[in-house]
Parts: sequence; C-alpha cells; structure tokens
Amino acid sequence: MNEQEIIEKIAFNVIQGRVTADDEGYDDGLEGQPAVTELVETAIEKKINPKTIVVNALTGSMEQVGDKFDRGEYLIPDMLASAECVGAAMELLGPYLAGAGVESKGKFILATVAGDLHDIGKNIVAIMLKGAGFDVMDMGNDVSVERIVSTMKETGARYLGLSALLTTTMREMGSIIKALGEVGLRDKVRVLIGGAPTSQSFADEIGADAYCRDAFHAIDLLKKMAG
Ligand code: B1M
Repeated sequence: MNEQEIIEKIAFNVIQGRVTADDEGYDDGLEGQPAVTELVETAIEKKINPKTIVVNALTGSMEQVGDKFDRGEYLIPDMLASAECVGAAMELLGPYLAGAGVESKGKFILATVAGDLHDIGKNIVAIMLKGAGFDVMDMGNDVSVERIVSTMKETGARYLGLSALLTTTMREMGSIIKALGEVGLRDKVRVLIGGAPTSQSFADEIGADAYCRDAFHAIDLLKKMAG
C-alpha cells in the first residue's frame, strides 16, 4: 500500500466507525480487514507525516460523518463510533506529534464550553499544543464559565483555548470573556477560540484575541503572538 492508499483507507474506516480489524463497521463484510488502529500503525511504520494523517485522514472524514448525520443516514451511535476511531488514532499519533524535551512556552488552559460534549477537535489541539511546547491543562468538555474563570485565577495561565461545536453553545465563549473582565483578568489572558460554528467575525464580536481555523493555525497564531 502506498501513502495515498493508507490515508484513504484510514479515512474510510473512520467513516465506517471501525477501530480495530475485529469491528464490523457501518457497511457489511468489513470484519477482519485492517481498521484504523492497524492502518495508523502501518502509517507510522512507513513514516508517513503524522500531520498529513490528522488533516487528510481524520479531520476530513469527520466532516463526511457530519454530512451523513445531516442527511439522516447516520445516527448518534454511528457518530460516536467514528469519534472513537479518531481518539484511537490520536492516541497512537500523539507521541509523534509532540516534540520531546521542548522548553515550556507557558501554561495553556483548554476547554470545551458548557453544554457542549464535542471534544475531538479540542483533543487534537491539546496534542498539537503539547507538541509545540505548551504546558497544557485540558479541562475536558461541558466546562462552566465559573470553573474556567477560577482555573485561570488559580493557575495564572496566560493562554486560554475555548472550543464549541454547537451554535447553541458558542455564545458561552462571550460569557467567559466577559467574566474574565469582571475579575480583572481580561488583559492578562490571551483567549483563542475554535470549533466549526466559530469564525473571525464571531471572535471579533465577543472580543476574543484570535480565531483558530484548526490546530495548526492555532500554533501559527501563538508563534506570532509570542514574536
Ligand atoms: Co455532534 N453535531 N451533536 N456529535 N457532531 C455536529 C457539530 C453537527 C454540525 C452535525 C450536523 O448536524 N451536521 C451538529 C451541530 C449543528 C449546529 O449546532 N448548528 C451536531 C449536533 C446537532 C449534535 C447533537 C445536538 C445531536 C443530538 O443529540 N440530536 C448532540 C449534542 C451533544 C452536546 O454536545 N450537548 C451531538 C452529539 C455528538 C456526539 C456525542 C455523538 C459526537 C461527539 C463525540 C465527541 O466529540 N467525543 C458528535 C460528532 C462526532 C459530531 C461531528 C460529526 C464531528 C465533530 C468533530 O469531531 N469534527 C459534527 C459534524 C461536523 O463538525 N462536521 C457534529 C472533527 C474535529 C477534528 O473538528 O471539532 O471542528 P473540530 O475541531 C477542529 C477545528 O474546529 C479547530 O481545530 C480542530 C482540529 O483541527 N478547533 C479549535 C476546535 N476547537 C478549537 C479550540 C482552539 C483552537 C482550534 O482553541 C485554541
């Protein structure tokens, strides 16, 4: 199998929701064939760039899963099976994305906002930030404004990354920024936001310091901020 074939097969298996070769998948007749775990292991052995795997095989395939959900073809358990595949792939890829022994560039608090359970994108961002040398504290998903503000106070962290995937939860980001202002922390913290429904204009509207299209964009913006 060449690089392109491996990438395509990983993407296909994410969409099928197959973590290992024992899994059945959405379509019939796939059991026994290599799935995400075996294929990512092969990709690592073949020294395929982990960034290529994240962008071309994982992120894109989750968009297709979302489209299938939109069309009513996939139900929530199907989305969860695909989410599990991305988690399994990231566990294998993490050590190759994270730079060993890099001097800390500062504490970075990361959270998915209250009411929102989507954490795949945030988890990718966490791994990439660790790789870029940040000391990342991942607060998980469904994190309240109060918990975020008290964590920023306690840790004195300079950076806060917020993720939201729902149009109904993205407004929480504005509440967090407002609450940081109320406790006198707004000018001490750089707030970066991301997630499918967010945008540069939304970041401007709520007063965030940066909108990040994806994990790699977040790293670029942080380099510029530090520079
Ligand atoms: Co949900 N879901 N979901 N879902 N889900 C979406 C978001 C949706 C667009 C699907 C659709 O209808 N097409 C839709 C939202 C519609 C809307 O708000 N307008 C939706 C819905 C409706 C729902 C439920 C309401 C469904 C229901 O119950 N009826 C429900 C809500 C639950 C809740 O949160 N309260 C729900 C549930 C779920 C699952 C639990 C089943 C599962 C999540 C599992 C998990 O995360 N552990 C799930 C999934 C998997 C999705 C889709 C298919 C995939 C999301 C994903 O992981 N993308 C999604 C469709 C889609 O996005 N196309 C969908 C891949 C990921 C790598 O990308 O998260 O965008 P993303 O992250 C990127 C960038 O955005 C950026 O970098 C990341 C990596 O490059 N980024 C940041 C993100 N956060 C950042 C923070 C930063 C920087 C960059 O800080 C510095």
